[in-house]
Amino acid sequence: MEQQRTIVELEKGMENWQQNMETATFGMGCFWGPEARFGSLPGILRTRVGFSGGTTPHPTYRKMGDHTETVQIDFDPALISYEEVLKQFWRNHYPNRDEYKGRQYISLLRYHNEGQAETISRVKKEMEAELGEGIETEIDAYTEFTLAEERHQKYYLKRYPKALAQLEAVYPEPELLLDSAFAARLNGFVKGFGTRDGLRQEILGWPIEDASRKILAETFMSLKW
Ligand code: MHO
Repeated sequence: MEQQRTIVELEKGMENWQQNMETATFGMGCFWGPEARFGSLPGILRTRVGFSGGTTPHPTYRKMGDHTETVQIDFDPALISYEEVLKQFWRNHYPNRDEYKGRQYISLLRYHNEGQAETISRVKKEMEAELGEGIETEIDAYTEFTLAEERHQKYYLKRYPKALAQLEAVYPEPELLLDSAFAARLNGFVKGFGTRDGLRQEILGWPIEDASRKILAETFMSLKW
């Protein structure tokens, strides 16, 4: 009898995206929402949430100290540019809110290379014109990111235990949700981003085995939430 394949096997080939893969790191309020929003976008391979921007060692959700709730994404710039990522970032939160729980929810950007730094200053000017005021996002070079606890990863998807039960053979270990593009899309989908048919079509274009595309598209279409 053929053993059902796990997500690691099914997504084999997705790493072809990684040849030019880039990472983006940013905070824009509670990290659950932006992980879902960015996880729904074609070209984004992986999403995770954690803490960045502070000095407190070993931050955790309860003791993040001076860190900020942060989302980190790996993306293929050939499919979604860093400029587009930044526009989504600034258009989907108000960057000039006052702190209300220390630095936990501040607007924060950490660039991973000089190219990203240049794109930030260019797009920031454009977004300031759009917003009609200066943008106060804290911008600095990337130095650190600590992964948040497992329960915060793909938070919205985890609110659907019935669907997760149907995905058990694909994700025999819950940690497999962390690095999975399919899980990132599902997490966005349940939060209301994207459409059922749009996601099905996207999966059918993924650079994986034909059989794997079909399995993932069918798994998605047959999920009962
Ligand atoms: N609104 C959420 C914030 C959680 S977010 C991970 C709450 O109920 O605390 O900061």
